[in-house]
Amino acid sequence: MNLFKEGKTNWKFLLIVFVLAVILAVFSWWSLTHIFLEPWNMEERLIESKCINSGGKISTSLCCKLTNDFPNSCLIGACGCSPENSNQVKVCDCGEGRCFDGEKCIYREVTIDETANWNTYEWSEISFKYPSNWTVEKTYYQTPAQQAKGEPPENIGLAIFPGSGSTGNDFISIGGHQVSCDPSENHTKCQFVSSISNFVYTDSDNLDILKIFDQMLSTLRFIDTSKCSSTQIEGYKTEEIVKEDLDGDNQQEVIRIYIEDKEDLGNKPIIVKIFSGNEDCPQALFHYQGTGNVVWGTQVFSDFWGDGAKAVLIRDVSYAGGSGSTVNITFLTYRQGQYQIIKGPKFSGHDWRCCKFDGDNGLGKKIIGAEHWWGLNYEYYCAGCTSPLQFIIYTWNGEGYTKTVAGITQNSYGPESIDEILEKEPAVLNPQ
Ligand SMILES: [Ca+2]
Repeated sequence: MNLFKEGKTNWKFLLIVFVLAVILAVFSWWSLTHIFLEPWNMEERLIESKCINSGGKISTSLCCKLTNDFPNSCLIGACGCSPENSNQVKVCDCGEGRCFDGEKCIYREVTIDETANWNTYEWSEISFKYPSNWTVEKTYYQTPAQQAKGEPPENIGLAIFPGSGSTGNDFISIGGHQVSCDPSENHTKCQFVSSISNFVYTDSDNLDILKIFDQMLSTLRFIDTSKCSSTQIEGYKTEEIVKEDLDGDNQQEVIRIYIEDKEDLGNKPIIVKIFSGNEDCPQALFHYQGTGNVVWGTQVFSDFWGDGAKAVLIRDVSYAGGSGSTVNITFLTYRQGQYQIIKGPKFSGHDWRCCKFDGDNGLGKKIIGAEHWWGLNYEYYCAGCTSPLQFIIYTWNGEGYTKTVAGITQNSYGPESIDEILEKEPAVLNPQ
């Protein structure tokens, strides 16, 4: 093509060529930098390969408007906006239970409350949790003045020890004598707890102990003393106290048995209440009204039914004028996550024998007792005389007792025990 026409420069044509050349140059430059070399694009390719190499696949999802492609799906929130506030972005789908952390597919961290199965301890006006294989001991201090007056040492703190192999400084303390968090005391960890005006500290440099220290501190709570329960009952007096850890949290509950507060035998039935072990602020946990008006003793059995549960036997008796008395056996226990009363045997009459605990793999699975037998024509209807005995067997069915009437002794008995009678007449246990 002749660029020069009639000796004159074709400026218009040159201008078009120049403009086209510029456009081409700009486009080439843009293509090189933006399509093939642009860092953002390179990065996206890299993320895609990281996703695929760690087992994920590229997908799209609606995520919040300001979210870029491949958001960190291990964090909560990036894709949690409403549809109108979301836009479609590329995501790395790592599959069930996994998430993309920006680098690779990882398993989602499940946050487990490690203190969930710890024991709870109540002391003074606080409660806290500690590992179930650790132990809590009270620490005491006696001032010289108390010593001079012969007063006993006072409980001023607690020491919490690992279950086994605790050595040197490997324990955690609450309170104590002249404690502070001053650096001169060289505690590895120390915290002032204002709610109890006391210090929680440890001198251990064992990392496990230090971790437990932090976890324990996070469970520390102030007990609202306005929720403390009175251990008094109007018109009643405490007849017996049993201290026993029924629910297995390594802290004893206080079981109080009340009878009517009268000079002679009361008429009102006994009351049984369970309180939490914190004697400064007891909390009522369970309440039960018995049948008899007198308590004839208590007894504690461990693994009574072979299922690990403890049982506190309560024997209450009611008198029925001239026709003898009735004994009611009840068992206080903690089963299936709650305090319960299990109704046991009941024996009545002028003379009864209670009880022989005779179960296998749990003494309470079979209970043997006997009642005064009146005879066919009331020939043994008398108070205080000897008589044959009607044997009765109570069998545990996993939830309660079923009653089986067994045999009647051939001989009359006076003060003999169940064992003595059974030795002479073992056949009396055969069901009738
Ligand atoms: Ca307990």
